[in-house]
Amino acid sequence: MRLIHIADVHLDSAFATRRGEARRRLRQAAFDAFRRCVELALAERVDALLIAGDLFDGQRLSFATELRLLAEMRRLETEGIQVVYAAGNHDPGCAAAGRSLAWPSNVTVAAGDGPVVVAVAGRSGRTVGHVAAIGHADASVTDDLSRRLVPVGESDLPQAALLHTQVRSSVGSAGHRPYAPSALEKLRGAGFDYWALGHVHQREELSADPPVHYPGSLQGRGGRETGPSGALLVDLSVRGQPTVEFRELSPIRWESLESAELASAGTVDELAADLETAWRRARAEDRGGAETEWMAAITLAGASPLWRELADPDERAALADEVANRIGALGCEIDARGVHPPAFVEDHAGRQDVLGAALDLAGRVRAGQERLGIAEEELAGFDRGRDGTVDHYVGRLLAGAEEELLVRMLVSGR
Ligand SMILES: [Mn+2]
Repeated sequence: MRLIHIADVHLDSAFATRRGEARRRLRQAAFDAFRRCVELALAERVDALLIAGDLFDGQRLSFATELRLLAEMRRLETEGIQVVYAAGNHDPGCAAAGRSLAWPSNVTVAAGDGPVVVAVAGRSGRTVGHVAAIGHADASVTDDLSRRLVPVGESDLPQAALLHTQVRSSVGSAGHRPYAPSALEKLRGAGFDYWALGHVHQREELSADPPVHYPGSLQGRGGRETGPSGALLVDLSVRGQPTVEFRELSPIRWESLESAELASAGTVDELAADLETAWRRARAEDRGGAETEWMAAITLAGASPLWRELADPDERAALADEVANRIGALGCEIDARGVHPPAFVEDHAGRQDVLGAALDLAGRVRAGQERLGIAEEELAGFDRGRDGTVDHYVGRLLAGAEEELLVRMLVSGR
Protein backbone atom coordinates (compact mmCIF):
# COMPACT_ATOMS: atom_id res chain seq x y z
CA MET A 1 0.00 0.00 0.00
CA ARG A 2 1.40 3.38 -1.08
CA LEU A 3 -0.09 6.55 0.35
CA ILE A 4 0.15 10.29 0.32
CA HIS A 5 -0.40 11.87 3.73
CA ILE A 6 -1.34 15.54 4.11
CA ALA A 7 -2.98 17.61 6.85
CA ASP A 8 -3.91 21.17 7.76
CA VAL A 9 -4.68 22.47 4.28
CA HIS A 10 -6.95 25.24 5.63
CA LEU A 11 -8.58 26.06 2.29
CA ASP A 12 -9.95 29.60 2.04
CA SER A 13 -8.17 30.86 5.14
CA ALA A 14 -8.29 34.60 5.63
CA PHE A 15 -4.90 36.28 5.96
CA ALA A 16 -4.20 39.46 7.88
CA THR A 17 -1.05 40.43 6.02
CA ARG A 18 -1.13 44.04 4.84
CA ARG A 19 -0.65 43.84 1.09
CA GLY A 20 -3.80 42.90 -0.82
CA GLU A 21 -1.81 41.06 -3.48
CA ALA A 22 -0.04 38.95 -0.84
CA ARG A 23 -3.36 38.07 0.81
CA ARG A 24 -4.81 37.02 -2.54
CA ARG A 25 -1.75 34.92 -3.44
CA LEU A 26 -1.63 33.23 -0.01
CA ARG A 27 -5.26 32.24 -0.27
CA GLN A 28 -4.74 30.91 -3.79
CA ALA A 29 -1.57 29.09 -2.70
CA ALA A 30 -3.43 26.77 -0.30
CA PHE A 31 -5.51 25.46 -3.19
CA ASP A 32 -2.54 25.35 -5.58
CA ALA A 33 -0.65 23.22 -3.05
CA PHE A 34 -3.62 20.86 -2.86
CA ARG A 35 -3.76 20.59 -6.65
CA ARG A 36 -0.02 19.80 -6.73
CA CYS A 37 -0.72 17.10 -4.16
CA VAL A 38 -3.33 15.53 -6.46
CA GLU A 39 -0.84 15.70 -9.33
CA LEU A 40 1.76 13.97 -7.14
CA ALA A 41 -0.78 11.24 -6.31
CA LEU A 42 -1.44 10.69 -10.00
CA ALA A 43 2.24 10.77 -10.97
CA GLU A 44 3.25 8.39 -8.18
CA ARG A 45 0.20 6.17 -8.78
CA VAL A 46 -0.41 5.85 -5.04
CA ASP A 47 -3.31 3.77 -3.74
CA ALA A 48 -4.81 6.39 -1.44
CA LEU A 49 -4.62 9.99 -0.29
CA LEU A 50 -5.00 10.50 3.46
CA ILE A 51 -6.16 13.90 4.76
CA ALA A 52 -5.63 14.22 8.52
CA GLY A 53 -8.04 17.05 9.26
CA ASP A 54 -8.41 20.82 8.81
CA LEU A 55 -8.95 20.57 5.07
CA PHE A 56 -11.09 23.68 5.52
CA ASP A 57 -10.47 26.64 7.73
CA GLY A 58 -13.98 26.73 9.12
CA GLN A 59 -16.65 29.24 8.38
CA ARG A 60 -15.48 30.10 4.88
CA LEU A 61 -15.71 28.10 1.70
CA SER A 62 -16.06 29.95 -1.58
CA PHE A 63 -18.14 28.46 -4.39
CA ALA A 64 -15.01 28.47 -6.59
CA THR A 65 -13.01 26.44 -4.06
CA GLU A 66 -15.88 23.99 -3.52
CA LEU A 67 -16.20 23.37 -7.25
CA ARG A 68 -12.46 23.02 -7.86
CA LEU A 69 -11.96 20.78 -4.83
CA LEU A 70 -14.65 18.34 -5.99
CA ALA A 71 -13.16 18.41 -9.50
CA GLU A 72 -9.74 17.43 -8.08
CA MET A 73 -11.33 14.58 -6.11
CA ARG A 74 -12.97 13.33 -9.30
CA ARG A 75 -9.57 13.33 -11.06
CA LEU A 76 -8.43 10.90 -8.36
CA GLU A 77 -11.64 8.89 -8.71
CA THR A 78 -11.04 8.47 -12.45
CA GLU A 79 -7.60 7.02 -11.71
CA GLY A 80 -8.93 4.69 -9.01
CA ILE A 81 -7.24 6.52 -6.13
CA GLN A 82 -9.14 6.44 -2.85
CA VAL A 83 -9.28 9.38 -0.45
CA VAL A 84 -9.74 9.00 3.30
CA TYR A 85 -10.48 12.26 5.05
CA ALA A 86 -10.83 12.57 8.84
CA ALA A 87 -12.30 15.77 10.29
CA GLY A 88 -10.23 18.03 12.53
CA ASN A 89 -11.10 20.89 14.84
CA HIS A 90 -11.42 23.47 12.05
CA ASP A 91 -13.66 21.26 9.92
CA PRO A 92 -15.62 19.11 12.42
CA GLY A 93 -18.07 16.84 10.68
CA CYS A 94 -16.01 17.41 7.49
CA ALA A 95 -18.25 20.40 6.79
CA ALA A 96 -17.19 23.88 5.76
CA ALA A 97 -19.31 26.99 6.19
CA GLY A 98 -22.11 24.68 7.33
CA ARG A 99 -22.13 22.86 3.99
CA SER A 100 -21.66 19.12 3.62
CA LEU A 101 -20.18 18.50 0.20
CA ALA A 102 -21.27 15.95 -2.39
CA TRP A 103 -18.07 13.92 -2.39
CA PRO A 104 -17.46 11.51 -5.27
CA SER A 105 -17.52 7.76 -4.58
CA ASN A 106 -13.75 7.44 -3.96
CA VAL A 107 -13.87 9.73 -0.91
CA THR A 108 -14.52 8.23 2.53
CA VAL A 109 -15.23 10.75 5.23
CA ALA A 110 -14.66 10.13 8.94
CA ALA A 111 -16.85 12.95 10.14
CA GLY A 112 -16.98 12.19 13.83
CA ASP A 113 -19.60 9.50 14.38
CA GLY A 114 -17.20 6.70 15.20
CA PRO A 115 -14.23 4.98 13.60
CA VAL A 116 -14.27 4.10 9.89
CA VAL A 117 -12.19 1.33 8.35
CA VAL A 118 -11.43 1.51 4.62
CA ALA A 119 -10.13 -1.43 2.61
CA VAL A 120 -7.79 0.21 0.12
CA ALA A 121 -7.96 -1.31 -3.35
CA GLY A 122 -4.72 -1.39 -5.31
CA ARG A 123 -4.51 -0.85 -9.03
CA SER A 124 -5.23 -4.54 -9.67
CA GLY A 125 -8.48 -4.18 -7.73
CA ARG A 126 -7.27 -6.40 -4.88
CA THR A 127 -7.15 -5.00 -1.35
CA VAL A 128 -3.61 -3.81 -0.56
CA GLY A 129 -4.14 -2.54 2.98
CA HIS A 130 -6.48 -0.90 5.47
CA VAL A 131 -6.89 2.63 6.80
CA ALA A 132 -8.64 3.20 10.13
CA ALA A 133 -9.81 6.76 10.64
CA ILE A 134 -11.74 8.75 13.20
CA GLY A 135 -12.86 12.35 12.89
CA HIS A 136 -14.00 15.13 15.16
CA ALA A 137 -17.72 15.72 15.61
CA ASP A 138 -17.18 19.22 17.05
CA ALA A 139 -14.38 21.67 17.73
CA SER A 140 -13.95 20.89 21.43
CA VAL A 141 -12.84 17.26 21.61
CA THR A 142 -11.03 16.49 24.85
CA ASP A 143 -11.08 12.67 24.60
CA ASP A 144 -8.20 10.60 23.34
CA LEU A 145 -9.73 9.46 20.04
CA SER A 146 -6.69 7.30 19.22
CA ARG A 147 -7.92 4.69 21.72
CA ARG A 148 -10.89 3.98 19.47
CA LEU A 149 -8.74 3.01 16.48
CA VAL A 150 -7.84 -0.68 16.33
CA PRO A 151 -6.24 -2.62 13.49
CA VAL A 152 -8.24 -5.14 11.49
CA GLY A 153 -7.57 -8.56 13.02
CA GLU A 154 -6.07 -11.49 11.13
CA SER A 155 -4.72 -9.45 8.23
CA ASP A 156 -1.25 -9.69 6.78
CA LEU A 157 -1.77 -6.43 4.92
CA PRO A 158 -0.33 -3.10 6.06
CA GLN A 159 -2.58 -0.92 8.20
CA ALA A 160 -2.53 2.84 8.65
CA ALA A 161 -4.34 5.01 11.21
CA LEU A 162 -5.57 8.52 10.41
CA LEU A 163 -6.31 11.10 13.09
CA HIS A 164 -6.25 14.82 13.96
CA THR A 165 -4.70 14.98 17.42
CA GLN A 166 -2.33 16.79 19.73
CA VAL A 167 0.30 14.26 20.70
CA ARG A 168 1.46 15.34 24.14
CA SER A 169 5.19 15.03 23.43
CA SER A 170 5.17 16.75 20.01
CA VAL A 171 7.33 19.81 19.47
CA GLY A 172 4.36 22.05 18.84
CA SER A 173 2.40 20.94 21.87
CA ALA A 174 3.49 23.88 24.03
CA GLY A 175 1.88 26.25 21.54
CA HIS A 176 -1.45 24.41 21.44
CA ARG A 177 -4.15 24.06 24.03
CA PRO A 178 -4.57 20.44 25.17
CA TYR A 179 -6.90 19.38 22.41
CA ALA A 180 -7.87 15.81 21.45
CA PRO A 181 -4.72 14.68 23.24
CA SER A 182 -2.98 11.38 22.63
CA ALA A 183 0.12 9.68 23.97
CA LEU A 184 2.93 8.65 21.65
CA GLU A 185 3.61 5.37 23.48
CA LYS A 186 -0.04 4.35 23.01
CA LEU A 187 0.14 5.17 19.30
CA ARG A 188 3.37 3.21 18.90
CA GLY A 189 1.97 0.19 20.67
CA ALA A 190 -1.42 0.10 18.91
CA GLY A 191 -0.34 -2.32 16.16
CA PHE A 192 -0.55 0.01 13.13
CA ASP A 193 2.16 0.19 10.48
CA TYR A 194 1.79 3.97 10.12
CA TRP A 195 0.11 6.84 12.00
CA ALA A 196 -1.00 9.68 9.72
CA LEU A 197 -1.54 12.63 12.07
CA GLY A 198 -2.67 16.22 11.68
CA HIS A 199 -3.04 19.33 13.87
CA VAL A 200 0.56 20.45 14.50
CA HIS A 201 1.55 22.72 11.64
CA GLN A 202 5.29 21.96 11.68
CA ARG A 203 6.42 18.74 10.02
CA GLU A 204 7.60 16.25 12.60
CA GLU A 205 8.57 12.59 12.77
CA LEU A 206 7.46 11.47 16.23
CA SER A 207 8.59 7.88 15.78
CA ALA A 208 10.43 5.96 13.06
CA ASP A 209 9.37 2.43 14.05
CA PRO A 210 6.48 2.35 13.62
CA PRO A 211 6.42 5.63 11.68
CA VAL A 212 4.27 8.31 13.37
CA HIS A 213 4.23 11.59 11.44
CA TYR A 214 2.84 15.09 11.29
CA PRO A 215 3.30 16.33 7.70
CA GLY A 216 2.81 19.96 8.87
CA SER A 217 0.59 22.44 7.08
CA LEU A 218 0.41 21.87 3.32
CA GLN A 219 1.12 25.57 2.72
CA GLY A 220 2.75 27.64 5.47
CA ARG A 221 0.30 30.12 6.95
CA GLY A 222 2.46 32.65 8.75
CA GLY A 223 5.84 33.58 10.12
CA ARG A 224 5.81 30.69 12.56
CA GLU A 225 5.32 28.09 9.80
CA THR A 226 8.63 28.47 8.02
CA GLY A 227 10.58 26.17 5.75
CA PRO A 228 9.40 23.96 2.91
CA SER A 229 5.94 22.43 3.34
CA GLY A 230 4.10 19.73 1.47
CA ALA A 231 3.12 16.07 1.62
CA LEU A 232 4.56 12.77 2.85
CA LEU A 233 4.85 9.94 0.37
CA VAL A 234 4.49 6.73 2.36
CA ASP A 235 5.30 3.24 1.09
CA LEU A 236 4.10 0.37 3.28
CA SER A 237 4.36 -2.28 0.53
CA VAL A 238 7.02 -4.27 2.33
CA ARG A 239 5.74 -4.78 5.84
CA GLY A 240 8.32 -3.88 8.45
CA GLN A 241 10.25 -1.75 5.96
CA PRO A 242 8.19 1.42 5.61
CA THR A 243 9.58 4.44 3.77
CA VAL A 244 8.42 8.00 4.32
CA GLU A 245 9.57 10.74 1.96
CA PHE A 246 8.80 14.46 2.09
CA ARG A 247 7.77 16.27 -1.10
CA GLU A 248 7.63 20.05 -1.17
CA LEU A 249 4.37 21.35 -2.67
CA SER A 250 3.74 24.84 -1.32
CA PRO A 251 4.08 27.67 -3.86
CA ILE A 252 4.86 30.24 -1.14
CA ARG A 253 7.42 29.89 1.61
CA TRP A 254 7.48 31.94 4.79
CA GLU A 255 10.93 32.57 6.17
CA SER A 256 11.91 34.41 9.29
CA LEU A 257 14.81 36.77 9.77
CA GLU A 258 16.01 38.07 13.10
CA SER A 259 18.17 41.14 13.19
CA ALA A 260 19.84 42.31 16.36
CA GLU A 261 22.41 44.53 14.57
CA LEU A 262 20.37 47.70 14.43
CA ALA A 263 22.69 50.18 16.13
CA SER A 264 24.60 51.11 12.97
CA ALA A 265 21.54 51.84 10.80
CA GLY A 266 20.64 55.50 11.24
CA THR A 267 18.31 55.84 8.22
CA VAL A 268 15.57 53.74 6.67
CA ASP A 269 17.82 53.25 3.63
CA GLU A 270 20.61 51.82 5.77
CA LEU A 271 18.22 49.60 7.72
CA ALA A 272 16.58 48.26 4.54
CA ALA A 273 20.02 47.61 3.03
CA ASP A 274 21.16 45.69 6.14
CA LEU A 275 18.00 43.57 6.08
CA GLU A 276 18.41 42.89 2.37
CA THR A 277 21.99 41.71 2.96
CA ALA A 278 20.93 39.43 5.80
CA TRP A 279 18.08 37.98 3.72
CA ARG A 280 20.36 37.30 0.73
CA ARG A 281 22.89 35.60 2.98
CA ALA A 282 20.16 33.31 4.36
CA ARG A 283 18.85 32.54 0.86
CA ALA A 284 22.36 31.67 -0.37
CA GLU A 285 22.20 28.76 2.09
CA ASP A 286 18.59 27.86 1.39
CA ARG A 287 17.43 28.93 -2.06
CA GLY A 288 14.02 27.28 -2.17
CA GLY A 289 12.58 25.97 -5.44
CA ALA A 290 12.90 27.68 -8.81
CA GLU A 291 9.33 28.98 -8.59
CA THR A 292 9.15 29.62 -4.85
CA GLU A 293 7.56 32.91 -3.84
CA TRP A 294 8.58 34.32 -0.48
CA MET A 295 6.97 35.91 2.53
CA ALA A 296 9.45 37.44 4.97
CA ALA A 297 8.73 37.61 8.70
CA ILE A 298 11.32 39.96 10.20
CA THR A 299 11.89 40.42 13.91
CA LEU A 300 13.88 43.47 14.95
CA ALA A 301 15.27 43.68 18.45
CA GLY A 302 17.85 45.69 20.35
CA ALA A 303 19.05 49.28 20.47
CA SER A 304 18.27 51.39 17.42
CA PRO A 305 18.54 55.12 16.71
CA LEU A 306 15.31 54.56 14.73
CA TRP A 307 13.45 53.22 17.77
CA ARG A 308 10.83 55.95 17.70
CA GLU A 309 9.92 55.42 14.02
CA LEU A 310 9.93 51.63 14.43
CA ALA A 311 7.27 51.96 17.14
CA ASP A 312 4.91 53.54 14.56
CA PRO A 313 2.87 51.04 12.48
CA ASP A 314 2.83 53.33 9.43
CA GLU A 315 6.61 53.62 9.48
CA ARG A 316 6.98 49.85 9.89
CA ALA A 317 4.66 49.37 6.91
CA ALA A 318 6.81 51.67 4.76
CA LEU A 319 9.96 49.78 5.80
CA ALA A 320 8.26 46.43 5.15
CA ASP A 321 7.26 47.49 1.63
CA GLU A 322 10.77 48.72 0.90
CA VAL A 323 12.35 45.48 2.13
CA ALA A 324 9.83 43.33 0.22
CA ASN A 325 10.65 45.23 -2.97
CA ARG A 326 14.41 44.94 -2.45
CA ILE A 327 14.38 41.20 -1.76
CA GLY A 328 11.70 40.41 -4.34
CA ALA A 329 9.28 38.96 -1.77
CA LEU A 330 5.53 38.87 -2.07
CA GLY A 331 5.26 40.58 1.29
CA CYS A 332 7.11 41.31 4.48
CA GLU A 333 5.97 41.56 8.08
CA ILE A 334 8.00 43.39 10.70
CA ASP A 335 7.80 42.85 14.44
CA ALA A 336 9.75 45.59 16.24
CA ARG A 337 8.47 45.05 19.78
CA GLY A 338 11.98 44.27 20.99
CA VAL A 339 13.49 47.55 19.72
CA HIS A 340 14.56 50.10 22.31
CA PRO A 341 16.41 53.44 22.37
CA PRO A 342 20.22 53.34 22.26
CA ALA A 343 20.30 54.67 25.83
CA PHE A 344 18.03 54.28 28.84
CA VAL A 345 16.67 57.20 30.83
CA GLU A 346 17.25 55.37 34.14
CA ASP A 347 20.98 55.25 33.41
CA HIS A 348 21.17 59.04 33.03
CA ALA A 349 18.58 60.39 35.42
CA GLY A 350 20.13 62.37 38.27
CA ARG A 351 23.11 63.57 36.21
CA GLN A 352 24.42 66.93 37.37
CA ASP A 353 24.60 68.51 33.93
CA VAL A 354 22.41 69.98 31.17
CA LEU A 355 21.17 66.53 30.15
CA GLY A 356 20.28 65.64 33.73
CA ALA A 357 18.41 68.92 34.20
CA ALA A 358 16.53 68.53 30.89
CA LEU A 359 15.47 64.98 31.74
CA ASP A 360 14.32 66.05 35.16
CA LEU A 361 12.25 68.95 33.78
CA ALA A 362 10.66 66.87 31.02
CA GLY A 363 9.74 64.17 33.49
CA ARG A 364 8.18 66.56 35.98
CA VAL A 365 6.17 68.44 33.32
CA ARG A 366 4.96 65.22 31.79
CA ALA A 367 3.84 63.97 35.19
CA GLY A 368 1.99 67.25 35.90
CA GLN A 369 4.32 68.09 38.80
CA GLU A 370 5.49 71.27 37.12
CA ARG A 371 3.75 73.87 34.93
CA LEU A 372 5.40 75.61 31.99
CA GLY A 373 3.55 78.86 32.58
CA ILE A 374 1.86 78.81 29.18
CA ALA A 375 -1.75 80.04 28.93
CA GLU A 376 -4.35 77.67 27.50
CA GLU A 377 -5.02 79.94 24.49
CA GLU A 378 -1.30 79.90 23.59
CA LEU A 379 -1.40 76.14 23.01
CA ALA A 380 -2.14 76.04 19.28
CA GLY A 381 -3.08 72.37 19.09
CA PHE A 382 -5.10 72.21 22.28
CA ASP A 383 -8.76 71.18 22.01
CA ARG A 384 -10.60 71.08 25.29
CA GLY A 385 -13.23 68.68 23.95
CA ARG A 386 -10.65 66.15 22.83
CA ASP A 387 -7.80 66.74 25.27
CA GLY A 388 -9.57 67.49 28.54
CA THR A 389 -7.12 69.36 30.78
CA VAL A 390 -3.96 71.22 29.75
CA ASP A 391 -1.96 68.80 31.92
CA HIS A 392 -3.38 65.86 30.06
CA TYR A 393 -2.59 67.50 26.71
CA VAL A 394 0.98 68.35 27.66
CA GLY A 395 1.48 64.88 29.10
CA ARG A 396 0.44 63.36 25.79
CA LEU A 397 2.75 65.68 23.82
CA LEU A 398 5.64 64.71 26.04
CA ALA A 399 5.19 60.93 25.80
CA GLY A 400 8.67 59.58 25.03
CA ALA A 401 10.21 63.05 25.57
CA GLU A 402 12.95 61.88 27.92
CA GLU A 403 14.06 59.17 25.51
CA GLU A 404 14.05 61.66 22.66
CA LEU A 405 16.11 64.17 24.64
CA LEU A 406 18.53 61.48 25.65
CA VAL A 407 19.07 60.21 22.14
CA ARG A 408 19.44 63.69 20.64
CA MET A 409 21.91 64.81 23.26
CA LEU A 410 23.90 61.58 23.59
CA VAL A 411 23.94 59.89 20.23
CA SER A 412 25.78 61.64 17.45
CA GLY A 413 24.44 61.91 13.94
CA ARG A 414 20.86 62.78 14.86
MN1 LIG B 1 -4.75 23.09 11.54
